[in-house]
Amino acid sequence: MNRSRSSQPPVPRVTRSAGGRLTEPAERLDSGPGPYGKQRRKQADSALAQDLSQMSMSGQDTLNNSSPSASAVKSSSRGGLASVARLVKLGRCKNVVVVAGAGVSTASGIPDFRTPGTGLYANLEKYNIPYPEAIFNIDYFSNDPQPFFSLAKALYPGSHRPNYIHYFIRMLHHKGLLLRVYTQNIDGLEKLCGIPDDKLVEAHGSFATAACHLCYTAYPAEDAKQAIMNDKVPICTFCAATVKPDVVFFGEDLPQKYFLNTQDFPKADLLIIMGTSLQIEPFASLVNTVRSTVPRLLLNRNAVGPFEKVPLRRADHMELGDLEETVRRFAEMLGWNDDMEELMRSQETLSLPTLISSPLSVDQTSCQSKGAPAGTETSRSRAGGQRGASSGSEETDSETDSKSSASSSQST
Ligand code: CNA
Repeated sequence: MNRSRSSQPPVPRVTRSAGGRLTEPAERLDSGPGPYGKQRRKQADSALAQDLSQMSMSGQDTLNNSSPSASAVKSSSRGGLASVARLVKLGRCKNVVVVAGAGVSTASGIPDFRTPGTGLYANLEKYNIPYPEAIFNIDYFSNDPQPFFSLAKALYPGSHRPNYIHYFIRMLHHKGLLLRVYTQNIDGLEKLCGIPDDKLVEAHGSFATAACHLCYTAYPAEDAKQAIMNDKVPICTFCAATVKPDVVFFGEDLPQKYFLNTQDFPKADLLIIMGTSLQIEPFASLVNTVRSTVPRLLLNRNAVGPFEKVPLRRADHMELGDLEETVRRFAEMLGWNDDMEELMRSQETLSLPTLISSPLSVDQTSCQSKGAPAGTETSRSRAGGQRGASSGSEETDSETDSKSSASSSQST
């Protein structure tokens, strides 16, 4: 996680906050000089627009002027998903950006924030905090770290395994289609399923590193975990303030890697938004920074962000319902079933390493994992963990696979 210090050159900063969405800057991105030549972009856009106009049904086609809840029902016509699958199979989407949220990990047994009943915000009584966001508020943490540490015990990597959705994202990479995945999740499951570091932006940080919340002196993540798991407070060796895992709290800077978004989103030719309420800024506004002709596919239980407004943007599609079930259907439409099965089977035989070691006393009471039991720790080092998960040979078979997906487009 980056934080500016006086001894370092100034770096651009962006701070996490809840709410306050920005307006859509897509048109601005279209008009100014961008990473692409204007001519090339225009050609690409019009070809894409043509493809889209030939499609039988988009999210917009099915929505008319209905309310978001009515649209939720109508979008289950499945037109949006099929349209986007067709684009992928036609080879039109080679720079896919995925925007992910807590809904991606609920199938791994980790509750999200806002789902009524099961979400963490609905179950915060035990943390004894004045308002839900306090648990991720840096000032609140400064005074009382216990609520966050209690929650951290349930969220620490080690007790949950990646699910089908994580592996689908990895499959996008394997097929050579993934430009980047931007996740708000702090559970480390993207990394654990083998998505390589250079394809992953953990926008809200992770538990893989830790530092003093006051002076930012680095602290061994493993030691911080051991302390937190044993209900002790890890203390900075330099200033004696409380150490915190490098999870980004409200009011804290996002990691420098987050700034890759300024290159990636204008370059994207498909944006897939999965399992997020798009409530947290600046992350939420990222989805508005792709070009206006670029298809955006929302996979979620309910309409969120720009998908709440009707009519939808022409290139917008949404498929509402259970995320894992939707992603399975998407994989089937893409003809990736066998590849997915093979990938997941190969992972079952691996004992997935945790990013930092797994304690014996993980509090799983609020997070009953639906997946397999926690992986046995095979490495304490972060590098070792990634090596184990991704086998170090996470080649993208873009050459063979994009050809085969294009040629198979006629068959399904
Ligand atoms: P959120 O606000 O809780 O929204 C989650 C969204 O996913 C909601 O719209 C749900 O309807 C949807 N959803 C949940 N489960 C499913 C499902 N099975 N099928 C379809 N849709 C589903 O969470 P966001 O990610 O939008 O908020 C960002 C916060 C959440 C980040 O700062 C995270 O740090 C934080 N968080 C992360 C985790 C994690 O790392 N797994 C867990 C809980 C919270």
